[in-house]
Order: sequence, then structure tokens, then C-alpha cells
Amino acid sequence: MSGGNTLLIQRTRDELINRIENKVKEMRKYIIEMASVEKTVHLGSSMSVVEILATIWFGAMKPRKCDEAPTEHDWLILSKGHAVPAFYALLASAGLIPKHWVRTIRDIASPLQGHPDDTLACVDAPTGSLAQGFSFATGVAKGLKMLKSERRVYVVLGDGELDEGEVWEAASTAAALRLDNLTAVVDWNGFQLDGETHKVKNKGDLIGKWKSFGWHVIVVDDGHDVSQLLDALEESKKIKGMPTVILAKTVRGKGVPSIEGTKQQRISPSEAKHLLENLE
Ligand SMILES: Cc1ncc(C[n+]2csc(CCOP(=O)(O)OP(=O)(O)O)c2C)c(N)n1
Repeated sequence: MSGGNTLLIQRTRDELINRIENKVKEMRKYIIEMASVEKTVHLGSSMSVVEILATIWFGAMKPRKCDEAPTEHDWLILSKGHAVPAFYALLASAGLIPKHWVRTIRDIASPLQGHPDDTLACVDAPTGSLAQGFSFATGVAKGLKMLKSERRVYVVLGDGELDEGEVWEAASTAAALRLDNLTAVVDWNGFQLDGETHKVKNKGDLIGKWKSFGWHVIVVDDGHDVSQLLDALEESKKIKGMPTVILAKTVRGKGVPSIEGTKQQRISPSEAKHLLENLE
């Protein structure tokens, strides 16, 4: 490859990273805005997954519309459905829902409910009961293979979610079916509702577990680093004959100092308002 080409590729990549980082900033504001009007949103869980969702959507998936046939787009399934504010923020920053909708979150009449609901365009699967989104993703990946579609499935899980037996049932099925069109990303923030994941139920050797289930494993040391995530997602597309899991180390509550790196999910509406006023 000529030096000029390498430079061009580097510049295109830098521009992409820059674009995603700008989306990330915008998404964080929307999430805090949601927390300022509705204190029950899972703020910590949403803030930890922002870069993961933005990098999948803007950096790995083929640009998509929301009204395409299921075989004609890559899928994104948020198996940790309680973090849906991050997904709504993604849709708002992509211009796929009106921005003012974020202030209606969880209102009984709002299209933005507390968990993903596929009556909303661009929600590929209704989730919320942990692990079910992952099983669903496995089924979709198998379906796409049967239809000889080139499309991929991305599914995002929490590390606490891995306590669900159903996750491992689906993991062994995906490996047995050699679903190399499936990329799972684990938002490895070290916390679940009751506290630190290793104290609630020791997860042991997570890397070894996924490997022994027949998955290609990639560890991302900083799951808030868009460049590292992009590399991992690119690598997952090249793996043949087995599904890939990306274990991305993140910080729960990233960007909200009072709850960062804790199990806390909520801040007061006034703290949210204050944060919003001071965000860049
Ligand atoms: C089957 C099931 N059991 C319990 C819950 C309640 N619940 C919602 S969030 C959560 C913790 C999830 O932790 P983790 O997967 O680590 O995600 P994080 O919030 O850290 O992003 C639980 C137990 C649920 N949604 N589904």
C-alpha cells in the first residue's frame, strides 16, 4: 500500500473517531437530561455503555434506516435493556427520533418506555428480562445465515447479566452453530444491582469461560476508548467459524462524578440539571 493511501486511511479513521466522540458527548447530555426529568432511569448502567453503542452504530454497523427488511440491515440488540436511555440517546444523536422526545422518557404516553419496545422503529428486539436479548440475537444470527444474508448481529450484555443460565445456553448454541456473524459485547463495569459483580457471584475466569464455550474472545482494556472498540469490532468481523465476544472494561456511571464506579444508579433532578449546565 502506498504511503499516500496509508495516510488517507489514517485520516478517515481519525475523522470517524472524532465523529463518534462527538456523538458520545451529545448522547451523555441526552441521558442526563432523561435523568433530570425521570429519576428512575438506570443512569449508571446507561453511562457505562455509551461508547460501546455509539461505536457499534456509527463505526461498525452498515448505516441503516429503521424501516428496512430484517434481512437487509445489521442488528443491534440491547440485551441489558435497562440501559435503554443510552439507546434512545443514540437514536436522538443519529437523528432517528425527535430530540425533544428524550424529555418524555417513561411517561405512559411516550414512545420511549423504560425498556426497549419494538413498537419503536429501530428497536430490533424488545428486551429487559436479562439474557433473553442474547438468546434472541443468537436466533437472529442463525436466521440470517439460513437466508445467506451477509448482515451481522451485535448484542450488548452486562457483566451481571452473565449470572443468567440462559446466557450460557445461548453461548454454547451460538458456538455449535458456528455463528461468525454474531458479535457480543459485554459491558464489563464490575457492578450489578446488588453491588460488585465478583462479590454478588464470583464470575471466575470470564475470558477462559467464553473461550471454553468456543468463542473468539477480545478484551478491550478501556471500553470508553472509541479507537480500541473500533479495532475490536473490526477484528470480530474477520473471525470465521465462531462467534466473537468483546469483553470491554468500563466504568459504571462514567461522566457523573457522584456515582462513577459505584452501584448507584440515581442522582437528584437538581444534580442532573446542574451537570447539564456545566457539560461542555
Ligand atoms: C431476568 C431478570 N432478572 C432481574 C432483573 C432486574 N435487573 C435489572 S438490571 C439488573 C442488574 C444488571 O447488571 P449488569 O448486567 O451488570 O448491568 P449494569 O447495570 O451493570 O450495566 C437486574 C438484576 C432483570 N431485568 N431481568
